[in-house]
This record gives sequence, structure tokens and C-alpha cells, in this order.
Amino acid sequence: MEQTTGTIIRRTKGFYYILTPEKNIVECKIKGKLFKDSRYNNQSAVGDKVKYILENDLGLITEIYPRTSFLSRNRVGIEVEQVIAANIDNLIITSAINKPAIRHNLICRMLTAAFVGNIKPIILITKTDLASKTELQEALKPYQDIDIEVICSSIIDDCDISNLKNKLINNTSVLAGQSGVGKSSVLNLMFPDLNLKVGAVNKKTAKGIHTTTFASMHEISESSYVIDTPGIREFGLWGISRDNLCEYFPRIKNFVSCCKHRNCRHITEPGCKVKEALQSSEIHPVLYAGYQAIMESFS
Ligand SMILES: Nc1nc2c(ncn2[C@@H]2O[C@H](COP(=O)(O)OP(=O)(O)OP(=O)(O)O)[C@@H](O)[C@H]2O)c(=O)[nH]1
Ligand SMILES: [Mg+2]
Ligand SMILES: [Zn+2]
Repeated sequence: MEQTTGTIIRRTKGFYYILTPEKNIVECKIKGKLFKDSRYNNQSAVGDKVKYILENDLGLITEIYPRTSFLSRNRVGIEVEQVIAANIDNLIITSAINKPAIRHNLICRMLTAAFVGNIKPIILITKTDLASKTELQEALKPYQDIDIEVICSSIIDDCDISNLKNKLINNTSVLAGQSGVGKSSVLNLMFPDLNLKVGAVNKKTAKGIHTTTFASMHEISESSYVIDTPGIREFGLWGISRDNLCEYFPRIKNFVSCCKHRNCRHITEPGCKVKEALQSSEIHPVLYAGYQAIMESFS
């Protein structure tokens, strides 16, 4: 039977939707046990390149190609890799400046996941209409300090979104962040034809209501794709341990080799150069707090 290739753009309840090179969408099932002995021991994800065979109108995925990059998290408690998206170039870490409140620790976790998964991180701060300039500048500083690109947006103010739009050209980008930060809204602003569902945030808690329920990939122009994802509550890290965590924190990494103890975790050890750098403001406290929270979550 003829084997054909395509890209998974959506999966729901056991069905996979594949975009073919001819721009058709084929509904597929997946061959049982496909991942049993594979490195990818969970499931296939949006962005995966696959081989499939067509039987009547339904496809059957028979093979998944190796991933060039991945956005994965750890399902806390059961230690299983959950691949949110595969073969992506940019992770647009989306956070509102307000409503819901910015969670720097979550941003730090997603930055780490981008580095682990071989994806370029870009931070997108939304809802800039809901904060002062000073508040905004303070929120961006930790990331600008380590040369991470930060872009701001608002769907309310007449905000120039062309900078973000340009980042999406000729590559595949995924937007991820808490529910209600405006991932789907900003995509609609840039590409009105997408017509993605958006939902209000809860008035009392200022949290989102999980409007987007599954990841979906959209072609926005020839060779340019974006993936909208459901809101994230927690982001357990996959592929990270106590021993390699500091490698993914660019500024912290610079100081570790000078620490007195060879196995310094840079938390409470005397003679720790990372802690000294924190005291002398060479490491931003927000980034250190992100590092510390992840390190402490390993215990
Ligand atoms: N004030 C303000 N509100 C915004 C902005 N962007 C989005 N919103 C509002 O925030 C709410 C949530 O927007 P969504 O786009 O559904 O958020 P989401 O991140 O896709 O949420 P999930 O799909 O649940 O993960 C909606 O009521 C939007 O109108 C903005 O720039 N400023
Ligand atoms: Mg959404
Ligand atoms: Zn140390």
C-alpha cells in the first residue's frame, strides 16, 4: 500500500488530522503500539512529521519521523513525557502583564523547556493596556538582561504587532502560557481569518477559563505555521535534573565553575559564587527565584 507523509496539525479523542504536502487534511488513526519501544514513549504530537497509509477515507499513521525539536513537559506524579508540540522553531512564551498576574517562575520553567527542547524562546507580554510603563519595564528587565527577545502586545490599544508577526515568517512557532493571557486573541489580531475562540477571564480570580482545549497548527502563509495551545497551569520539566539545571540558566551558568563545592546546588552552600553574584546584582533576583523554585521542586 502506498505510504505518504504529512504533518499532524491537531489531535482529538484518538483521531489525528494530517496536513499533506498538497494542503489536504486527512483524518487518521494511529497504529497501535507504535511508540511502545520508541524514544517517544508517549504519543505523537502536533507538529510531528509522519508516514501514513490511506484505507478508504481514513488514514493510518505507521511511522513518526525523528523530532528536530520538542516542547515537552513532565506530567508531575507519573513522570511521563507529554509532548505539547514537535519540530518547532520558536516558543512564544506568552504572559499577561496583568489579569492574570504575571508568573515569573512559570516563564522561567518555559524558558528552560525551550532550551532543553532546542527551541528559540521569545517572550510575549500581553495586555500592556493593563499596566503602567514602569511596571512593564520592571517585568521585562530580567529577560532582557539575559538577551532573550521580549515583545509586548495589546489587543485594546492600537498596538503595532508587526514585530511579532515578522518572527513567525518562514518557520513554525508555538504560543504557550497560562489560560486567559490572550494567546488566541493575539493570533486573531494578527491573522483574523483564524477566527479562534476566545473566552473572558474570571472576574474574581482574574484567571482564564481554559477556552482553547487542544493544540492546533495553522498555516499563516507559505512555509509559516503557528500553533495555539491550551492554557498551562503547571509546567513540570522534562529532561532536567538537579545536576544539569544550572546549564539552562544562562547567567547562573557563568558563575558555577567558581563555587567552592564541586557539587554546589547554589542554594545554601557557603562560598557559593552564584549567591555572591545574586547579592551584587549580577544575577537578577527574578531569575534566581525561578532557578531556586525548580531546584526545590526536585526534593
Ligand atoms: N485588556 C486586554 N484584554 C485582553 C487582551 N488580549 C486578550 N484579552 C482578553 O483576555 C481574555 C482571554 O483571552 P484568550 O485569547 O481567550 O486567552 P488564551 O490565552 O487563549 O486562553 P486559553 O485558551 O484559555 O488558554 C479575553 O477576554 C480577551 O478579550 C489585551 O491585550 N488586553
Ligand atoms: Mg486560547
Ligand atoms: Zn554555588
